[in-house]
Amino acid sequence: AYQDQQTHGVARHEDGCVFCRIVDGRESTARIVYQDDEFIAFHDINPSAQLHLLLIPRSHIPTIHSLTPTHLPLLTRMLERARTILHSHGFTEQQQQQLGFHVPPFTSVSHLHLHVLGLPYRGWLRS
Ligand code: DGP
Repeated sequence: AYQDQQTHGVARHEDGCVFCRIVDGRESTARIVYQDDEFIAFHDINPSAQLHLLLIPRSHIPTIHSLTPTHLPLLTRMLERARTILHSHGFTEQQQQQLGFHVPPFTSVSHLHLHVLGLPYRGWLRS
């Protein structure tokens, strides 16, 4: 699935979306750490930091470009949830926390996902 997304790049919905499959419990690559009615958080398959989670809405919002002002409450809850999850994993200091969306075309999965990092960085990002 990951390879497929890398190859085709662009969004496909529902059955074709690897993160929709995670939402539906049909994707074994996801180590889920949190879920509620609105969001799911799981370990990134290729971690860039000591803790690297992806927090996604259950609903298939393709990219940040799909967002409208009506999504503002959802985004606010998403950021609050990300901070809470980092806290629960022991990353309580602001310097240990990094949150962000990648911007198309620098995305490989077209299902909105917030990168939730507990620092330090690892791999090539280590400085
Ligand atoms: P980006 O589109 O650049 O924001 O990054 C997407 C991230 O999603 C990338 O860091 C790897 C991760 N990822 C892609 N496919 C899967 C998957 O099937 N399972 C998991 N756990 N992570 C994935």
